[in-house]
Amino acid sequence: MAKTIVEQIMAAHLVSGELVPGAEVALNIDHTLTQDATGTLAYLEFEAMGVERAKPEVAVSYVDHNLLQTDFRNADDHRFLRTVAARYGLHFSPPGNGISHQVHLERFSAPGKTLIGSDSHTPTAGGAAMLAFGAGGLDVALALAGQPFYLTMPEILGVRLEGRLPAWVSAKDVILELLRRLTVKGGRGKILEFFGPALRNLSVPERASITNMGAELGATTSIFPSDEQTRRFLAMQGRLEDYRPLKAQGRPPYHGQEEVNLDRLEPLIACPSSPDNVVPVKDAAGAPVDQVLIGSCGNSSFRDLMVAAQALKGRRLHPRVSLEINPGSLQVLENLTLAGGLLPLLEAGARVMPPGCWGCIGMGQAPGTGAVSVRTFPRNFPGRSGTKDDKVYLASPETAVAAAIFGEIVDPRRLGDYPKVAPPRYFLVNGRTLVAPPPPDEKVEVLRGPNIVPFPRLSPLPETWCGEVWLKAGDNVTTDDILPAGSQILPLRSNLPAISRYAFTRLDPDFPERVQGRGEGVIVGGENYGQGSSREHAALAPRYLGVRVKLVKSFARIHLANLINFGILPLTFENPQDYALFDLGRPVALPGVRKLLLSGAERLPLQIGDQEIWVRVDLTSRQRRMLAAGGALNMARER
Ligand code: MIC
Ligand code: SF4
Repeated sequence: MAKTIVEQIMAAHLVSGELVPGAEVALNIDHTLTQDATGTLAYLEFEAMGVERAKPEVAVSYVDHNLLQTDFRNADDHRFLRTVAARYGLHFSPPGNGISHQVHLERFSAPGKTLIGSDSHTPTAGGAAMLAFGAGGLDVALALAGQPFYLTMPEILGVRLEGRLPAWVSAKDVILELLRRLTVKGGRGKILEFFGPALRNLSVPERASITNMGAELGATTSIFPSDEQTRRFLAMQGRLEDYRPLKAQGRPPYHGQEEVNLDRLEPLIACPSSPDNVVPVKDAAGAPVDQVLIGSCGNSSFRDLMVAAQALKGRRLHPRVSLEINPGSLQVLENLTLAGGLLPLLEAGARVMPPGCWGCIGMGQAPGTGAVSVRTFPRNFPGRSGTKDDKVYLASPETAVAAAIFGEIVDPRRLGDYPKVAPPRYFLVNGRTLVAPPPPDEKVEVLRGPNIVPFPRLSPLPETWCGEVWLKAGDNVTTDDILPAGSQILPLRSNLPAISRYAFTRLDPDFPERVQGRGEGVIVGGENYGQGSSREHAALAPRYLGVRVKLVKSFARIHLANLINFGILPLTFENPQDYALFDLGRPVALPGVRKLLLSGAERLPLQIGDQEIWVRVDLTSRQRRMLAAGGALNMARER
């Protein structure tokens, strides 16, 4: 029988449910990953479950987001993450070892396995044929405790790639082309499964640049087959034993199909301030550029940095431009050094950072006032760089390095001969930087600092809920809008009372003060509400301030799951025109909501002022019980 890759992996991991789009399925999880910014909370939640040892085959705690150590808090977090990993049997990837997604691809990826990670770019591992999902920290904590991962079965979109990438066009342009066509909403409720003759020439890191930014399409995940390229990559990593071939069987009946002819692709660029604001580079050409950042989990493989290094050989940076390189991993940096790629970067005047996320999440590298920044990153949401009214463009390493040389946005083909970058025969693999867990009988004390504040108790859903409209937002609100990151706020990720003071301040600087002492409230929004990061703080911090209900036109997947996990009722408009009724401060009530929810009602009456409208609630019975209990942890306690 014809079968997609996704169906084959899911069938082998299925705990419950049917593989029909829209149904809830539960999957066994082989690998988990966390990063520091979401990890501290995830491990506090895991500890609260009272499990003695992490259950997955492979579980890794990475430190990559916050490496600034402006005070004790950050260092305390790192120490907590190191000791908690040792205590419960996880691998620990220390600060400087690299970005979770790149390191996981290099050191742990295994075709056919499942992975969930508390970071929205976890699907990067789909480049090595893993079925990998971004999730909230609580979902990862549950997987660590041996629980399955629940998701709504997506549709499977087949993406056929044919042809061959022309000179100066690379994998980033493939995913930018898909973003141009499908937009940041186009992948919602879908898994992208890639196939076609072009795969023969696409290496695993190139595939990973594509699956990485599937997250920006809103896709549940993206995956490539496991083939000769996968075998070669694992062999170069000295991990041939993890290889197994995996491809679609027969002619799988995809629910939809896209086709990209790589021969016809040209260099593309996403303009400020959304990853789908994509145009050909030549249409944006001429804009003066002040800053160029090359790196991130999407574009800092050996190939990416070598292309930049080769293009810079014998050339100088434009005097206006500040160029910074954020290597994806220590392995990339070491191999770049070995292959002679570091010197041309340094000689040209690039600043080379230790491997990590850095400016991608606003941890330093903020652009100046009015400055144009060209980045090879996955996201350019407004203000994410740390600078208000920023102008961040997203592009391939080729386009980025061209901008650094010419000092303006230019078609990289103007650089002439395209450097040939061959991967090394074997990667130099430094076995000393990843810390394996000690044996289970070794006594380890978990060390926590004063900034690590225990998890609050959340109240259950009342019989009838009353509140008022606290905020009204538009379409495509990001989790960066809901709870920003950056160097001021990231150190507070394990301190809920402190971080809550920043909730919604991007949309309304007075929000936290304005709602204080006002009981509970509802946030009203448009389409694709909560796109972007997986940070569960974007659910938990508003909940802490009293947000109990969100009423929007549609939700993004990970944020929706996080809302349910923390007892925030996710409602959608039955009639989108009702959006107009929701002015700030208006009283709202949901009469008999608890009973209706538990009875499985798919629509609820909602009173706004003296009018009554219908709103929709599309949830499984498990999710309804969770909401009634006030969140997943309460539900677990009840059990
Ligand atoms: C991001 O790219 O937005 C982040 C920072 O990596 C987030 C995680 C976080 O907010 O900690 C993500 O992608 O999930
Ligand atoms: Fe880090 Fe940026 Fe990747 Fe998020 S998108 S994991 S901040 S590099």
